[in-house]
Amino acid sequence: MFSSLFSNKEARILVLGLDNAGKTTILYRLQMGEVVSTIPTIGFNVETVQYNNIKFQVWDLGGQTSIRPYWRCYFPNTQAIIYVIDSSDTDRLAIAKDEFHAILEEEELKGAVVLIFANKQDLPGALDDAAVTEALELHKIKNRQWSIFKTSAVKGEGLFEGLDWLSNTLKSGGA
Ligand SMILES: Nc1nc2c(ncn2[C@@H]2O[C@H](COP(=O)(O)OP(=O)(O)O)[C@@H](O)[C@H]2O)c(=O)[nH]1
Ligand SMILES: [Mg+2]
Repeated sequence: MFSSLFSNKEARILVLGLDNAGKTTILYRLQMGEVVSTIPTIGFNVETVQYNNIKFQVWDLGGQTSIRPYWRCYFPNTQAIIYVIDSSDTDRLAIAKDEFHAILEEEELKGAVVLIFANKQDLPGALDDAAVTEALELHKIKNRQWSIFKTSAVKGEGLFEGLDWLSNTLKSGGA
């Protein structure tokens, strides 16, 4: 099923979010191939899955500001950002919002389509997509296509619906 989603289009897709959001779980859940973990610079871990022509790259936002300049090595040619939220972690939603908008400000990511996963929907107290939309101030996003999907990475719910949207959006020309 997954192979048909992105056809032959070359793409780099960044999967970002705070630690514990569920990014690594999603990567494994999609079963796209071997997840390779590397620490290219000063203690900043990047997980990569190459799937056909698409390179998925994952790291945790937040934390040390000194390593952030190194993130930029991964920005060129990024077609999409998948931003993963722990919808039950209401204490850190404000941080998740700030990190998200900082990423959107990056010049080299201006053309990237944004897919938001409101993850951990299976947990009691998880905010729904409307509440996450408000908390992340998604209405402030200008000049790019975005969408939010409710997911549970542990149950495998919502992930393919989101990727389907992403694939269609990229096929029709992206942001
Ligand atoms: N209940 C629940 N737990 C999840 C879900 N996704 C991830 N987790 C758990 O959250 C923790 C952090 O997940 P991980 O993928 O390592 O987060 P990362 O730091 O963003 O890579 C792990 O214990 C996962 O099993 C989800 O949808 N529901
Ligand atoms: Mg991880």
